[in-house]
Amino acid sequence: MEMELDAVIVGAGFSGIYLLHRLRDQLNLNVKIIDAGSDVGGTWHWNKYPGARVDCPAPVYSFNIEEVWKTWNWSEVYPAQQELQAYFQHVDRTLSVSKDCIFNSRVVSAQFDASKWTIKTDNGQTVLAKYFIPAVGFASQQYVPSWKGIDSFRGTIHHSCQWPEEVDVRGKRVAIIGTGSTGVQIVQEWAKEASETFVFQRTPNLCLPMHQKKLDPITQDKMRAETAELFSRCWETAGGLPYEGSSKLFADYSPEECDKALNQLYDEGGFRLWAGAYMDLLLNPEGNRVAYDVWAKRTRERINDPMKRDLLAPLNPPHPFGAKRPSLEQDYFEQFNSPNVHVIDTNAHPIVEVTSCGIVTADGNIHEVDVIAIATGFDASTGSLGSMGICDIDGVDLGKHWRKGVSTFLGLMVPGFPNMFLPYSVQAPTPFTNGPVFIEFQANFIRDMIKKMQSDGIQAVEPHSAAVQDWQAQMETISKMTLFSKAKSWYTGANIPGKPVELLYYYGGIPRYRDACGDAIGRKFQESFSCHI
Ligand code: NA7
Repeated sequence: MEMELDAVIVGAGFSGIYLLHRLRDQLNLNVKIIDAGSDVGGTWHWNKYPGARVDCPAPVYSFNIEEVWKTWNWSEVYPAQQELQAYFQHVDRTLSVSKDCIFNSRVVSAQFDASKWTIKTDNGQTVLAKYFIPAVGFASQQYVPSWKGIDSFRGTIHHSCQWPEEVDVRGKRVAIIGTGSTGVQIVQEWAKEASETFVFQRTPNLCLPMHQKKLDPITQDKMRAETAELFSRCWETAGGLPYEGSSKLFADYSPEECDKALNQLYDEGGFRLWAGAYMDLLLNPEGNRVAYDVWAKRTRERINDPMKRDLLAPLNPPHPFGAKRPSLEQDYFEQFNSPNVHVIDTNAHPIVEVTSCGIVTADGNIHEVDVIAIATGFDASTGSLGSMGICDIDGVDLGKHWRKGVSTFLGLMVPGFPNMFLPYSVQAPTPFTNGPVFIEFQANFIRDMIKKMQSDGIQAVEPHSAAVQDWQAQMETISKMTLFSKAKSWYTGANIPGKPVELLYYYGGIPRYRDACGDAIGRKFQESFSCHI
């Protein structure tokens, strides 16, 4: 089957649906989304692991599209995956998304040739399109370490993003490997149901209190009345969240004021301690340590067993506070006050093998379990973009281009790949933001770029190398200033063996990023892009 369209989007999550709305409904283009899954939702379609939940608050973790938010109620401030999946069904009905989706189809190659992209899927479809938009998010390529014997395990074992809907763990012995946001959420569910829970932790998660709240009809109405205003406020903050970052530096506080302010932010919950401590939280090691110490003190108070306390919230930071993504927890630390919930330190004793009945660590211990959740994360962003068979005009794969490090203009375009746009990807503020708010901005940028191309008669556009180098220099300057390199995480690619280590995302905040994009499409257009008429 072969079809010809104006634009092909890959992925029916927040980015893909925003783009479909902007290009199909606002520019009247002929657009389709191709998705490997069987339904809309992107991340929220795939990640059905126990306890999966968003950690950006309602109502701003959603589409800023009036007909969508005016007709939807959130039941909690931090909705669970099931509610997000239902929300995506609502979005689908309201915006007529599915009629323009090609589901159960995985893109295996995409190449630009003269004036069009040729996109092929694993089930034999070929689509030609002028614009190609891989909107696959950062967490679509799972990472599973290559443990010996993993296929021999006789119980239930899955990676979190392939978790089947129902696995009953009541009365069973369970293992959770990994304590990122995913692992923390699974532990909170399973520790309450399983007979014994083994948490394999390599690095403690510096989790912050979520302070989950149910939303009653009066609060929902009030929230709806404020939604437009909340979204515009989010656009002005660095992280796209409805709370402000700090306008102070660490040095502006006396030690007493600092302690009081940090404790207050911890008590307010959410990402406030991360986003709002002081402007130089991730630039100033001394100030960062003070924030860590407040976090550790507050967390240690919640853990009874001294050995578990030292593993989960050590006196010395495992890495600078916030240099790795903290997750939001509800009662994570309290779970370890049960004698049946164990923390296994895989930093001291790595996993060496999975056997038919459990997990063996380097100290020779065999942890016998019935169910294993692999919560070891993702080869973020470049993993999926680099393995989709996207080739430049000379047939060279994007993965090959990025083998020694990523290179883009504004995280949105790559030289040699004309008319390809990469929303919610590398070298952009992606994971340092509330996704939907940031994605709305990038979707508008892509729409405006295509509109400009149409009005100026431009057939193809790609960034100039000089513009790419300039953006790269800005990325490197920010990277050198910040403490991100002191943590091994997916922010830098250090979580994947052999992946180049570099700060993959732009830590300059949404407003500054927006100015750079505004300049590129405005007064600096000629110096930023090379156009083919
Ligand atoms: P993350 O945040 O990458 O967490 C993965 C976890 O798995 C982390 O604790 C890792 O330890 C651990 N890990 C990875 N490899 C191993 C091995 N070999 N042995 C033991 N432990 C290991 O992934 P998530 O799925 O939790 O979250 C991804 C993002 O999705 C999240 O931040 C949200 O934005 C949504 P480490 O910390 O590297 O020592």
